[in-house]
Amino acid sequence: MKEPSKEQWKMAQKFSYVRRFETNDTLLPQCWIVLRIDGHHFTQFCDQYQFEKPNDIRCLNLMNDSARALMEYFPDIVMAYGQSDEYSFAFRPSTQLYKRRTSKLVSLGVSCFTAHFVMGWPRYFPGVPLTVVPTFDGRTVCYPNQKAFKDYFAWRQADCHINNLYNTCFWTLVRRGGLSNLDATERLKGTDAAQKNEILFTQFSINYAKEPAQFRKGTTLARLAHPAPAVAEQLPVVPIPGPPPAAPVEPAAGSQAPSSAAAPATAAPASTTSTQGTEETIVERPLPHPERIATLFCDIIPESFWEEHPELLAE
Ligand SMILES: Nc1nc2c(ncn2[C@@H]2O[C@H](COP(=O)(O)OP(=O)(O)OP(=O)(O)O)[C@@H](O)[C@H]2O)c(=O)[nH]1
Ligand SMILES: [Mg+2]
Repeated sequence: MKEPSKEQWKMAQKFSYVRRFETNDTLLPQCWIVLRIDGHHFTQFCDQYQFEKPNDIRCLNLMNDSARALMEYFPDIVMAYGQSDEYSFAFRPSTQLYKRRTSKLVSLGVSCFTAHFVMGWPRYFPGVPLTVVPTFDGRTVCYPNQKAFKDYFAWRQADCHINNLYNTCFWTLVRRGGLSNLDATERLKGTDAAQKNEILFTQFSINYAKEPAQFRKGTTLARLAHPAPAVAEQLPVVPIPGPPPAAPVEPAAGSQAPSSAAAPATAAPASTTSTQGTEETIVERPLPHPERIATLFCDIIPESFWEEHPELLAE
């Protein structure tokens, strides 16, 4: 490449002051960072492709795949939670990824997620050409302590509970009860969770608790440590060649004893009676994957979830 001329250098210097307009978008240190990605205008997007109401398992699973891909892309994401058209990703408080710059985390997170959603579409919607571009927005929020961090995920799951119960009731009243959308809205106005459960059970013999957990609870992707293997039981026994037997060497008169460095580097013969080094030895081998991303359809609001997975709270 050609060296820039003196004039070009001067020009670059003259205009470089514009960098000072860039704002600092570094997120607070020592806080949990949550990146939330949400489908943009997904109501129309879902209508366009005539998604199953209220839950289209193909779309939910495609969202899960895209989220998993993002967790593989950003190893500092410790867990993610998804429902409907949204997914939340939690970065450890200690992460220094992209110097904690929100613009980098949001733009890379959203583009990686969207790219996987588009790439995965044909697997989940075979024969359905993707003619309308799916788009997602994103934001980051910092949570300064464990309580606020856990409450954030509890809030998203509570939202899932409320919406899914309402939507299940609404679409059952419309589809099976023959009500218009307006009448179903009126029927559900002011009802609490128990009353909605009652409508489902008495009118339609639907036990809401038996609906798929993925719909009722959303999906949690958790980066879990592998359970520690019981070494002696699970790891293979590998024979290790030891050093040659330390046979006493009588120095010949007038000559020097061979130093250990000069000894031949051959393994002891199998028939050796030496007790050093040639016995079968149990070796601890590093596991190929020190962690795994588990897909869970479970309650994350109770404290027991965090007690079962303390590694998710490691800072
Ligand atoms: N039919 C169907 N619709 C879904 C499904 N998942 C999400 N949606 C739709 O996605 C919407 C998500 O809610 P919002 O994010 O508030 O709505 P939005 O249209 O995406 O609006 P913005 O996020 O503000 O752009 C729901 O209201 C549903 O209409 C699904 O599995 N099936
Ligand atoms: Mg949306």
